[in-house]
Amino acid sequence: PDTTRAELAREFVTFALDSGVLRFGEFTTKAGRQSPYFFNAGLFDDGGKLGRLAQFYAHAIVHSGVEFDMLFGPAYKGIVLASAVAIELARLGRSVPFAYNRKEAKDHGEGGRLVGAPLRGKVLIVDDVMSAGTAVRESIALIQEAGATPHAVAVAIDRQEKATENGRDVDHSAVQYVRQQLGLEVVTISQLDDVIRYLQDGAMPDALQHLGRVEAYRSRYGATG
Ligand code: OMP
Repeated sequence: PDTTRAELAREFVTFALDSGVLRFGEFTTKAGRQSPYFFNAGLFDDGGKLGRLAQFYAHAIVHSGVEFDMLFGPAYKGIVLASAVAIELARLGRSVPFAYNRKEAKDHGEGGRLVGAPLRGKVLIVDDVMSAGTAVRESIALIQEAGATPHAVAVAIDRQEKATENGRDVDHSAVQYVRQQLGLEVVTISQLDDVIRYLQDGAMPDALQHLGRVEAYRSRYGATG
């Protein structure tokens, strides 16, 4: 096993828990699933946390060896993530262009829905979480419409759960679908398995209760394909 990846993932899970970004409780996901855990990247809410988050992304991206010409951050959370990662990559000696979209088209001024560098070449999408795969499909479509190539996706956490297609659950995860069916590379800092491993180690109060709920969730919604 790749211990570096596992160690980094564990460090990231600890960082996310300490920052209050990863929480256990009762949440409803975008796909309408009742989840015992939630990852809210909006809570990396000061400069120090955001900088550290960007280091985790940049490290995962560089180590994956993925090729890319530019970054794309989908509105809203991806905008912050892609800009922070662009700064960190430049600090590491690799300055690349980045772009992001508006959710609402603007009918005056510069117009259009895209902001930043023109979308071209191999685009690396930087987003927060992949669950059922709706968010990433929207980004892929947007990049294709602009005439560029959606080449890879980087996320902080892969929830490893069943994707939805036309409103129905399928066996494979969104990450598996994006890799196998769409042929994009997917870089992840952590995944549900890393969260489970963390809980198995009992390194936090109520770890076993959380573990029971998270495992029950995985039995119901976890990808098998
Ligand atoms: P999918 O579009 O189903 O892949 O869900 C990804 C999106 O869900 C993320 O971009 C978030 O908006 C949101 N989300 C989280 O931020 N954290 C989670 O732990 C789970 C979700 C979610 O709703 O599935």
